[in-house]
Amino acid sequence: MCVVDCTIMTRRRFSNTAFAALAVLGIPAVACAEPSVVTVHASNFQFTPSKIQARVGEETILRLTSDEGVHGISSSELGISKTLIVPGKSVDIAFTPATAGTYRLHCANFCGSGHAEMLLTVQAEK
Ligand SMILES: [Cu+2]
Repeated sequence: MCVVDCTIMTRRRFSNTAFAALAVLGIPAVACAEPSVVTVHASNFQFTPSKIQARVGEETILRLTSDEGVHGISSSELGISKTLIVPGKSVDIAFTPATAGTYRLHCANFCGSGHAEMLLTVQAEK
């Protein structure tokens, strides 16, 4: 039985008191396998939001769209192969951080003068 949606935002809003109440009742608070879905917009020359959070050992789906320009994303550390982000299309990329840490994902497709500073930070926590 899954009582709590697996999104990080929901988990944060769920109080410790509520978790304790579920534990007393013998109901696992987080037992679902639904991945978190995080929508990130690419534009010239930033990702919005520029920083996201993920859980170690839990799948996160990055839902990427471009508001302007053709951008890209990749991360060998997170197992994300180079993927283009094109205006008018949405692309989902699943990843599961194996270890806690801060991962910096630079735009993987040259997009213009601000390309070098175009960064998405993934903070992976246990
Ligand atoms: Cu770029």
